[in-house]
Amino acid sequence: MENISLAPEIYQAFGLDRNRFVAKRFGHGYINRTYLLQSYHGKTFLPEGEAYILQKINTQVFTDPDAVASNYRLAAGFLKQHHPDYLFVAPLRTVDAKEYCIWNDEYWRLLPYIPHTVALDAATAPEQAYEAARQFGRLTRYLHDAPLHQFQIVIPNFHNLTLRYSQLQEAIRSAREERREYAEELIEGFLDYSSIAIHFEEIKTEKSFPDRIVHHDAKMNNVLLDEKTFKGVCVIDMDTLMPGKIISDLGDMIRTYVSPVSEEERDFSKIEIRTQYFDALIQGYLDELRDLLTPVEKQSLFYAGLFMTYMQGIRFLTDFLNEDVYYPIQYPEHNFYRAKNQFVLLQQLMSRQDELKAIIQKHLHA
Ligand code: GN1
Ligand code: MG
Repeated sequence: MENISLAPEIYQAFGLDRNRFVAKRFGHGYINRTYLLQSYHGKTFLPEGEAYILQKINTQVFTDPDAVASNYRLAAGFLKQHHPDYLFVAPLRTVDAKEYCIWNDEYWRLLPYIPHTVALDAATAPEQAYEAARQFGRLTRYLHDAPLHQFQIVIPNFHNLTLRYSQLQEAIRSAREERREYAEELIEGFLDYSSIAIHFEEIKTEKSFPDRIVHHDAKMNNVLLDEKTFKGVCVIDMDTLMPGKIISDLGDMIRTYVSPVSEEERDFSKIEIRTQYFDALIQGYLDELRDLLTPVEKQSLFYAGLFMTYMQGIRFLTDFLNEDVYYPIQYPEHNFYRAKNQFVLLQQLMSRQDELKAIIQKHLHA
């Protein structure tokens, strides 16, 4: 990765000496732009040198950076008090004690870099799935008694599948003929699974389907694992930490840990349900939350995977029909292929459901 030159004002805002750091693009997030700042000495990087993560917040998506900052503060404060050993990766302050700096109408924030860890795009051993799932389960468990209503809804309706479904319908209506025809078969495929959206409608208002503090982006690469032991170290990317349903986090784990390839894969023959990974992640999540979950939540564990895979698929498809206004693309059909990837995964989850449900039952009663 090549070195990037960032404005000196950004370094100054955080009290960093620009001459001591090299900046490089980092990670694979779609929404915010992330850089790694590494300090160096002469021409060599110090192995234990100071390092930071610098992010430009996408304010088209996160329209209220103060709401995000407020959630970080709330969670960090609560965790510090009740679980002092918990590693919560929160933004570092600017020299004037703000959680971000504004430069040229851009919002920038600095986070500590956690050394000796890795973020994996896909799990390569079931133990990694277990470790990552435990991290997300623990976060929700530790925040169980936090003041839920003080958390801000940073993106309204973020995981409201009903809305995402109607956005797809709207996109189908308004799409250019060419794109609609190109995606016709896939559109039909997703519409045929509308029962997944209807089921969400039915359960979302049930009394014993509580809101909890969930991460809302529980992808594999949002967990840091120890670089040597692959034990879970911490969760990152807390931007969407807010009240929601456990099916969001569990579903994202099923969506991103079970298949050996990510949503970026275009060779769909590589998409596969690895039951050992499914088993491990269910166990990891339940080892933290088993005793807290309500009957409705317990009944929705398999559904979680359908819910998130379906929602992510239709979000990609909607964006394709809308001419790619949300997710960055590298080629014109990129969002179409991402959507199709998720559709293939969804079909596989469906066809293996008896087996997967049996695994869930085993761990629920462990
Ligand atoms: C986006 O930016 P990133 O990669 O952390 C998206 C998630 C999706 C994910 C798909 C705010 O997350 O909802 O699940 O892409 N975040 C937002 O990989 O839309
Ligand atoms: Mg994210």
